[in-house]
Amino acid sequence: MVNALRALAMDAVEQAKSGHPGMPMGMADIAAVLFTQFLRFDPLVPEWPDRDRFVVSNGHGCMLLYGLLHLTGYPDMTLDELKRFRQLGSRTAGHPERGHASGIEVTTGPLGQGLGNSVGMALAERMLAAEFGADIVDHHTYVLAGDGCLMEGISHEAASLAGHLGLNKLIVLYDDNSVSIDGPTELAFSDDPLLRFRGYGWAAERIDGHDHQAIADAIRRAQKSDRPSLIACRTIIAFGAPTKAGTAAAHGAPLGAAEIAGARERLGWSEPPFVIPAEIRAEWRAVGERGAATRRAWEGRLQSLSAERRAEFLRRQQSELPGGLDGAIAKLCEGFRQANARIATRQASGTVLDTLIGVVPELAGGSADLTPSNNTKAKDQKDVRPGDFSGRYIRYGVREHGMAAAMNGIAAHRGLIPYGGTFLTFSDYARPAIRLSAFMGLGVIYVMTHDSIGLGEDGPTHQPVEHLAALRAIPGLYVYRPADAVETAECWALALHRRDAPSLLALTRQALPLLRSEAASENRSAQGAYVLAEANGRREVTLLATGSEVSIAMAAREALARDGLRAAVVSMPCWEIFEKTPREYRDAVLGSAPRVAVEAAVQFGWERWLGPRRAFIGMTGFGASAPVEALYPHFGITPERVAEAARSLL
Ligand SMILES: Cc1ncc(C[n+]2csc(CCOP(=O)(O)OP(=O)(O)O)c2C)c(N)n1
Repeated sequence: MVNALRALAMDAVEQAKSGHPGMPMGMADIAAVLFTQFLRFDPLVPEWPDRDRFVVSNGHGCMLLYGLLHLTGYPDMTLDELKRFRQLGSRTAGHPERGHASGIEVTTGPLGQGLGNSVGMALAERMLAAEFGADIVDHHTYVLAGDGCLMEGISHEAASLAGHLGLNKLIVLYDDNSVSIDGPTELAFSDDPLLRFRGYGWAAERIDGHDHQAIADAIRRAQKSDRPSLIACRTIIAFGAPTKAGTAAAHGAPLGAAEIAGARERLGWSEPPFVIPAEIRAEWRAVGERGAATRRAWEGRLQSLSAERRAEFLRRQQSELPGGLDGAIAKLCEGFRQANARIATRQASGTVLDTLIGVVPELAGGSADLTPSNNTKAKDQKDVRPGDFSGRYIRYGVREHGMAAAMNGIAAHRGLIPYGGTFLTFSDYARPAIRLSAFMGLGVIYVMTHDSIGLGEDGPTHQPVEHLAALRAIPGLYVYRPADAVETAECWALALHRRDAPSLLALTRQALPLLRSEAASENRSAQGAYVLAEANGRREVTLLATGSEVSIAMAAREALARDGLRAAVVSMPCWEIFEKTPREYRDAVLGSAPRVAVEAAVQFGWERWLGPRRAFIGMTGFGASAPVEALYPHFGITPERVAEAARSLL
């Protein structure tokens, strides 16, 4: 059975003339023991909520996963798909991609990300178990990880967080093969991962990764542990290959015909490429079929929940939002209008969350140690603590990357909607995981405050200038920059409704006037951009702005009006939505008059909204440390400058 996995990996990589045979051949024993003796899964109901999660963090070894899915009977992982490994349109991409085939829990390939995701999965499991009971939620998260995953910085954040929280149902099987791409790992890696992980509060041990008994015993010990477990499995990369086993040559290139022939001989595998003997196929299939009984027993337990609890559990699984969300948002907007809320959008966001957590119980908040700055903790939200997972607020610590990767895991797990905060400028620290939120289409919500020079005294290290552009460049990420309290509530509603893509709210530290004082119930941000104030008469200029600069554009409009010039102001809280509105709508909003854009950030990207007669008021370099009142005039982001730029175009 193990050699079937090895053969499929060798053959598929050879056929594709590309791929990584080493890891699948080296980890085949580990995967076989895990799948045949431990993993709870049902290939015919792959989304069964209480299945064990299986993450291949060393995603280059994806042929191992594809082989397992095929042999255990996942219907969409056909032999034909294996033969089309790495080809256009196949389910068997060069690294596993969530959504390509069932059984692929997360997209991996960027090393360490899967490990980060698995912490979120294991945390979601504990939180949902605390809410729905162990009869309904009680599963493990198993991870395959390599030297690369452990060398990556994210492994520190992820493992440190998991150790702190005591996520004892997280079990990492580390491919301790002492080989990476450049050669033996001793070239660059002399940590002691066991000591390191023990230092994080994990259980850690080393075993022979080709000894089935040792693997099974270690997994059993890990299952009983009161802490997360690292099992360092000593393996030989490309086990069975006569000359390339144990060497970097087997990491990421086809073995070649002669080497494969030699491996077949050594492994005692005489079948032609892609042929699996019927009895071995049947044994693997039986492994796949075994999970059905466990799954049915679980369904029975689900049936014994009260109708209300069951409906709630299933609603969350299906990512359906509770009723009452839009009503609550409308009420919040009304409240902001009544109070003429002149507050920072981060503060508005906090107020929104105070209400939302009562309406959307699946919200699982957090911050990378900036809770009082990000306003991410709602009044009634309780902390998640080691040993008590009933709270809904996660103290991620100063671990932006770990937080983002964990949120991807929480979202991929299903049952909770993760949101988490940091300063916008530190989105850079989380960017690889944000990109994967978008790539996987996960409805993670990033709450990123202190979104410009408007944060003031903390200075240019903390003042984002290129970040909006960089984030808007990520396909599938919705970047919101609300202009006042009402838009903030609207953007929260939009972020929550979008369950198939991540959203990022860029929020201010500084107070902003209320611009949306009209008593409309419509969510105007839902168009992405809209005319906030039309010109009095035929438009002579259109002022485009987002967030804190919309009020500056409004003041410029007034200044121009005093000169008898007719300007319209367009608020653009979300470019990505606006882009998708009908062309006629976009044309009407943008108009044909000259355009001036204002945003306290670099111009990069604004070209697409600016017509031929254009000006941009914003940043051209890094900011400076000073009170906010001094910074805007210093960098020339003022109503006067906007008005002047407009005049120069007329
Ligand atoms: C973030 C990231 N950096 C670099 C790579 C390129 N890469 C893929 S595999 C690999 C070496 C990984 O070594 P190891 O985990 O020991 O894998 P093995 O050789 O055992 O298969 C590298 C550098 C990557 N996929 N992701």
